[in-house]
Amino acid sequence: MRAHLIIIFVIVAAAVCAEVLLNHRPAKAVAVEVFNAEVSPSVPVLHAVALRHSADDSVMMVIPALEFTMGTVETYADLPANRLVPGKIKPTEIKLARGWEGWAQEDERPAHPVRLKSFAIDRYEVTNVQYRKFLSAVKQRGDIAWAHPDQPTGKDHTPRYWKDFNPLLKDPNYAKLAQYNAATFTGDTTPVVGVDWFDAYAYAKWAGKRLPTEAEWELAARGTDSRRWPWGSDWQWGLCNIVGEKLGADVRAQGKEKDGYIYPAPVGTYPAGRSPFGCDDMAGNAAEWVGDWYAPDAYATGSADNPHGPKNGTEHVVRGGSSQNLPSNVRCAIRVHREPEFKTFTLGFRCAKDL
Ligand SMILES: [Ca+2]
Repeated sequence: MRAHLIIIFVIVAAAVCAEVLLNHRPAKAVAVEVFNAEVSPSVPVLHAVALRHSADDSVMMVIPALEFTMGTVETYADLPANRLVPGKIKPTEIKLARGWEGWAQEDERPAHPVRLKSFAIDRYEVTNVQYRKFLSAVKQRGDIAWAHPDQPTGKDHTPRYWKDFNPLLKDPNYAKLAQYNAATFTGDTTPVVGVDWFDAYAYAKWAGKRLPTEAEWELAARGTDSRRWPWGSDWQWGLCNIVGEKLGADVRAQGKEKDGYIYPAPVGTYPAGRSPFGCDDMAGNAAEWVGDWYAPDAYATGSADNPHGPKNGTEHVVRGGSSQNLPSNVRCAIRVHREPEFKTFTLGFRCAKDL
């Protein structure tokens, strides 16, 4: 009997060791580069190991196997208590920072521990220049190899705003009044936006990657200390691209906002706002599709060791907020949800992959 127990113990111990080794094995077939991402002394990175993924010429940050607390326990913003310094802050800033409604999201609670295996995630949102390579491949070979099984037939992967999406813009009188035009969203270094979930899925598969899970995205964005934003828990202007005083400005708008951009900024514009794992723009700029379906009680669909959304649904989760959101709505824990075919000028994605 004792011999049997010893054998079982040895088998279990071997399995645990194998799991540990697998979770820490170096990625194969990709060059590994280590670089110093500590651009801000106040926001040191936890694990500054990057992989260069040649398929789509991207840099991916390696996230080690970790446990962290997903979600939030906060009910109201306590920012005003820290920021109400007479003469030093404008009422509009208080309003922006407070964002009461954004802090009332029941679907972020309860905060709960989850444990993830190691993975890699794009350092930046997928850019237009990267997405053009995907479109070229689709043009040459079709998308059968990369399309999701539920993708609508006849799907066109061209981003919404790359096309002549509004015939009225041809009218010079109307065009002058438009908030933006196609050129606003086609820059090589800005994130691709106006793509739906099927576009994001197919791009990731083409690149030999996948969309991150909701739990992976949140860990990459905030690390293990439950911080509100990628850089910490105190709001600061200029660390990410969010909404500002030029909301709704037309294409002729002059001057700059506090964060410098009305619409998407080039990825990596805010190095001091990086996440603890060295990921850029996880607050604001483009909001990001993740792989999971949305459920208000998503935390009940998986387990601590295998967090995931429901098997089916009508909307996918979107994380991180965008250039048009308030500070409260670009927090690491905030959850938004959209139908798979939804496209808008604030919504893009980044990819992940197993190690
Ligand atoms: Ca983002």
